[in-house]
Amino acid sequence: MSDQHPDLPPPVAYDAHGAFRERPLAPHELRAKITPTDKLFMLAHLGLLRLTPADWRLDVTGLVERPLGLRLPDLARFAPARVEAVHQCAGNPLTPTVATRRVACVEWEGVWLRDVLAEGGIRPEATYVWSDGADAGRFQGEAVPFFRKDLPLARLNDEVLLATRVNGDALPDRHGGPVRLVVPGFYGTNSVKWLWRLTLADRRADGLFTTKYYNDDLPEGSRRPVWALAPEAVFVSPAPGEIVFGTVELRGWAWGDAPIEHVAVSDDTGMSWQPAQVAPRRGRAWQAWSADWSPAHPGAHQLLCKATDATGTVQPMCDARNAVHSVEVTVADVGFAAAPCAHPA
Ligand SMILES: Nc1nc2c(c(=O)[nH]1)N[C@H]1C(S)=C(S)[C@@H](COP(=O)(O)O)O[C@H]1N2
Ligand SMILES: [Mo]
Repeated sequence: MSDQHPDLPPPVAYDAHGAFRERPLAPHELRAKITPTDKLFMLAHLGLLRLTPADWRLDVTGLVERPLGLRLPDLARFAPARVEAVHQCAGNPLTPTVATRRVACVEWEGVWLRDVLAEGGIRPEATYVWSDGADAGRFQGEAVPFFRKDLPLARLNDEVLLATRVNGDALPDRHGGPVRLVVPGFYGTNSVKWLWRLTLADRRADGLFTTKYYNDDLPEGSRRPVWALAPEAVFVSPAPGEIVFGTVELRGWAWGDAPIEHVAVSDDTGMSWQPAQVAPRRGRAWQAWSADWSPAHPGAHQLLCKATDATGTVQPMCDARNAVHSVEVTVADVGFAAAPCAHPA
């Protein structure tokens, strides 16, 4: 363990400056339970970094009994952590009510954040942990010294990781290697890439991405941090524009911070709903759902799917990042037509 606690991030090389997005798989392409790493969506607000493992360090500071300065080999003394979890972008912070469906499910490995913080000794006044990424730059014209997020300490009872691996491989640069924070059950924005500092504090963090952005305005006037994943379901099959016939198996994934208890489908713009079957949740992975649909008539149909979580929260129909997902399909007239059968004589 090194004993220096400098105030500057470790040296990084920028592969690219500025905001970057990589096209996510569309819902109908999310066939695999675990999204392959090379198909994973990628998002960075300030730039794409390369941070050499030898240069990596983690400072644990603020309301701790003993500040820590960890190097990569130091992580080996903590118990291994592993979780399969949904990874979802909350969408563009400038348009927070637009559903983007940038979502995946991956396996993370590393160490538990609570074990690392316990080594520093959390002071009783601490209520939040702030996490800093080594990426600096500008966002919407404002200077950002580093990407900073926060999370309530109460969340440590859930499985928060310092991740060094994804899907069995070392965490690639673009996904925040050598070490990132992963907060399963929270939107991806909270899972800080290129992590270099954790600060224990008794209040929320002061960064651009914890104050101005990533807070939802609630109807009653208060603001809610963009933390917990809201319940959501998507269709994997049928794909948009697909031509189907007979009894059609509808299926997809559903997830949220709380487990999903019900998924329902509708073919009449939400006037009536038919329940789907939902697999129980394992770890923090998404849950498979399916329903058999017997279309009442041939032609164009719009299908909707809607998730309800264990707290009773239901997906909204519109104007939300988790607004109900729909697909349009065409039902072939096979089986509907009253055409006479051409029996051989
Ligand atoms: N340091 C840092 N961490 C970050 C970000 C960032 O810009 N800088 N973007 C966040 C956002 S908005 C998302 S959705 C996820 C994306 O993670 P991924 O690129 O590995 O899929 O990283 C989060 N962590
Ligand atoms: Mo995001």
